[in-house]
Amino acid sequence: MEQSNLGERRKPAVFITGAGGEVGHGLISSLSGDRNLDIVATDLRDIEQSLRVQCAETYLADVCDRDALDRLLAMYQVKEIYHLAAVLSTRAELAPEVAHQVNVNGTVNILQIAAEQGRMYGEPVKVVFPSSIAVYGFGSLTQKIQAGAVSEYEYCKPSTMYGCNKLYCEHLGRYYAHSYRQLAQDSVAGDDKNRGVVDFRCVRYPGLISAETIPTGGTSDFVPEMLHAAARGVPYKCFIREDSRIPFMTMPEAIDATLKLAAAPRNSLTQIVYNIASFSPSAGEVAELVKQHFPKANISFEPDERRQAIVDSWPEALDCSVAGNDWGFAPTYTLEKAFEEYLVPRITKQYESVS
Ligand code: AKB
Repeated sequence: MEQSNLGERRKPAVFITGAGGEVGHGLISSLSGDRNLDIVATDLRDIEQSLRVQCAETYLADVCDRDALDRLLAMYQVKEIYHLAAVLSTRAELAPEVAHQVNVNGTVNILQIAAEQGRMYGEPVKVVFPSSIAVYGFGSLTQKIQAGAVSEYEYCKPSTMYGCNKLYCEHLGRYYAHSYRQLAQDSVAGDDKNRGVVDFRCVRYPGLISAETIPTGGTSDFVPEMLHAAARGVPYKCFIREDSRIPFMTMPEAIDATLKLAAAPRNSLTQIVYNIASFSPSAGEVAELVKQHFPKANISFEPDERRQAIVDSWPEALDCSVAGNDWGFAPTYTLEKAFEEYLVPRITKQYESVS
């Protein structure tokens, strides 16, 4: 138990929003194994039993409801926050103002709570934030192809509400980490960039492929959807062209990288935002690999022009060299090895167990 300066005794905790989602599944399993912090997991919907048993507490909570979050977190000394709650790119285009509310106002609520707890306890709260390749945007498909592997700070002109939200929240995180209330008399910002009240760290996720879960509401979902359809023996109509190419990684690699960034010494980090990815296949290359492993797979390509335009606005590949230099990021798999060593064995076992 930690003693706050108010004399209250609060349990130190790691707080996860959007915990019931794809990333939350993997993160809770990884965090629960070797942590001396209680996991407090929240989501808009009930969190499934297999995750609840790994957490100290689980709550239904809306990241847009600041009062509810305040009441909830008043019971804890929050040491780390993994803020996963978000409306992804495709769903955000169907309700852009709702996406803004969740993706931006929800993040402001989390950053404010982190700042208040950081000031109360005199040590910065670590906020780990998943951004996305959606922050990028290109003037044309030709420009995208010519750009090749892009660094964190080029071509950041998103064409989706989700991408705009994620890019703005990256900047918000930098503000809370380095400049928060910089003109206030009692400000701690700016005098020591390694102090401040919020230790904000961000990875830009590419498309993520999990053997355990299927994403919803994303535009990079075509790869996991294609794979899971083949494993279930159902036809799949891919909503983008065969030649479309964006960066991906497996979910275990994304979780490992996220936790590696979270554990890195703050003074080893030269930036707030880091690109991570493992491979950049075309949709056609993925389809061929799926058919090698699932010969009866029935995959067709019927591009949806509007979703295609989103994928064409995202980079072919990411330059992840700064993440490698600062905190040792490195992919675990090539695409082929991801299929052989993780995706196909786990997904086959999963569907055999339910068939
Ligand atoms: C999406 O497709 O919206 C997400 C992403 C690439 O961030 N999976």
